[in-house]
Amino acid sequence: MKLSIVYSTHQTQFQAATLSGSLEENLSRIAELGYHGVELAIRDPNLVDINNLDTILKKSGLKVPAIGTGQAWGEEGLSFTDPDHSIRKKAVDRILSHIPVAHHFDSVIIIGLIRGTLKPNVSHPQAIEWLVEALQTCCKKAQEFQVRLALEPINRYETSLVNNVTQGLELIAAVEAENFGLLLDTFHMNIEEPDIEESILKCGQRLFHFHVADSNRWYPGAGHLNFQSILSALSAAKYRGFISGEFLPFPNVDEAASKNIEYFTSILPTINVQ
Ligand code: LER
Ligand code: MN
Repeated sequence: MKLSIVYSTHQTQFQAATLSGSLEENLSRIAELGYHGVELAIRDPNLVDINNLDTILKKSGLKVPAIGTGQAWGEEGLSFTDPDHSIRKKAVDRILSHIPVAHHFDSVIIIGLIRGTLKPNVSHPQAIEWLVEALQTCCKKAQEFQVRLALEPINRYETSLVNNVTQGLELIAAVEAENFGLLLDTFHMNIEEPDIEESILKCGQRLFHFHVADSNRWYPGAGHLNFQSILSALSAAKYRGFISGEFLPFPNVDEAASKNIEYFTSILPTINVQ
């Protein structure tokens, strides 16, 4: 089991884990805690010195399993389903600009809130049509670089577009691209899925990335989700990717990040590996 943790290269409104200090100090701290990877939330690749990032990552020994892109929505309002064509185009261009970076670090590109949410006077079929069109453009380009895209079903309180695995699989059928799959997040699944383990199995080989937080969005072990059973389902689904911690920085970032590692290490012997 490979563990990673979400880390943002810039300050943002939604801060899953904000370590204070320089990028170099933070990545070396993440590696010291025992993580194998760091999931980088990058609003705009043009704002990041990729060579410097590469040097620091090599020093830390951390892999980058996935790149989060949702800040382009949170901070700039870019979305695949905005009624304004120029905003949809900017959103697509932004994802296209992540592709060479994702290729370099061998990362999955996450399509989270950049898909947008249903805006007034836009019908659901229209929004899905725009979404499919944008995803097809991005997947086609990504395929040239052997890069995969993973859309994250997100709970109803954050978006009205694609809240669960069933809707995610419908989207996969419409996009028709081998390099398009899903990122499942236990926090959202706990709200939206009828059965978390069944939904993981339904997703099967289209599960490209996995986020963990407990029911209260604290680190795993701080709430009431059954991670033994969830990890067994991941194993049965033959998921070989990272288990990426995306939880609130409570009681503080350092404690949350180390409790996550301690918790998974402690339950590992109890997991029914298929
Ligand atoms: C991002 O991975 C996520 O889970 C969202 O809830 C962020 O708003
Ligand atoms: Mn998530």
